[in-house]
Amino acid sequence: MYQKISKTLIGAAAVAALLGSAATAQDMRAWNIHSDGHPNTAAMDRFAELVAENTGGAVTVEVFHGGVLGSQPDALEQVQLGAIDVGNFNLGPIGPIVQEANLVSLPFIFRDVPHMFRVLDGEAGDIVAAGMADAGILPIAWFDAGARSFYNNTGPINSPDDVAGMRIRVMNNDLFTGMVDAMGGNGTPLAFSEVYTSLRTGVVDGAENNFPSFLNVAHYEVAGYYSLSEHLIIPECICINTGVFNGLSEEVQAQVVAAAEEAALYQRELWAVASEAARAEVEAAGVVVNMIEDKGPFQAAMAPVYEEYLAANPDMAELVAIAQATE
Ligand code: BDP
Repeated sequence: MYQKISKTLIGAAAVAALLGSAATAQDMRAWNIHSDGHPNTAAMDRFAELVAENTGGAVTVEVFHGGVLGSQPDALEQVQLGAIDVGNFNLGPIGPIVQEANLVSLPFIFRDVPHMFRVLDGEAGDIVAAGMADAGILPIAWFDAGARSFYNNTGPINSPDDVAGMRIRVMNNDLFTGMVDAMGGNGTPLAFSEVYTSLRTGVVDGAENNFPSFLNVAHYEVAGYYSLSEHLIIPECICINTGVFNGLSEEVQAQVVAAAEEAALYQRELWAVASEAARAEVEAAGVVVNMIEDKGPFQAAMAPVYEEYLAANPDMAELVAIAQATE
């Protein structure tokens, strides 16, 4: 008798659990521009694993690597619409959508990567995150993306004058075209996926990125001079559609955030190793990497970029001041 009841109960409980999970299970689609071998790809796979683990399968994440769900500007729009749930995004292309996010796209705004993280972890970071959340792109963890430097197929860049006359590919953001134009170059926004061919066929003379991306998409094969200008230190996020996130129970929200934070810690560890390794690998392949002893002239050349930007966006002055005053 007992046995019969308990069997029935167990059966009923199992059916209820199945129904329950079918009713609440949420399958998320995740965007990632990078391919195998890039640290962010491993970190996004880890994020998916951790989400499944932490939520006991109530939420699953399928990561689409290699930008197959679209270019970064398109994917950001898809996240806003909820057609893509989550992804690893660079804050550069978020600037045209979220004014506050442009803080991190001002050339030389940060002294180094630790300074960038201190700003993100402080009041300015809260303001940036709130602006992004309002636009439907909620950051739940921050990735390290090192510093971006110029590379080209003509010769080493040592001063802003060396950039004059060069057509340089930039990410989609007027601040970046303005940055190159301020040195007398021609800033050219192109999708990441088009850069290799554009360099090879001479549509552009150069581009700018960090070492892991320069290596991963083989730009080093078609641009043999990498000059350590380190003009942009832009963080990346795991960002999720705000409405999708708000639709989760508080418990599941905490589990998803914990997964993102752990994946971000993993990403930062991988990043440190990958940056060194990528530099060594491109140098071994023949790329000439040059230090720029004095970055002062590059910084000075950015004065009109700041002036024009702040004249057009006076609301941003306070945020810029907070970042600059952050120790
Ligand atoms: C890489 C970023 C990626 C950008 C790409 C680019 O991780 O998000 O799309 O640069 O230059 O470093 O477009």
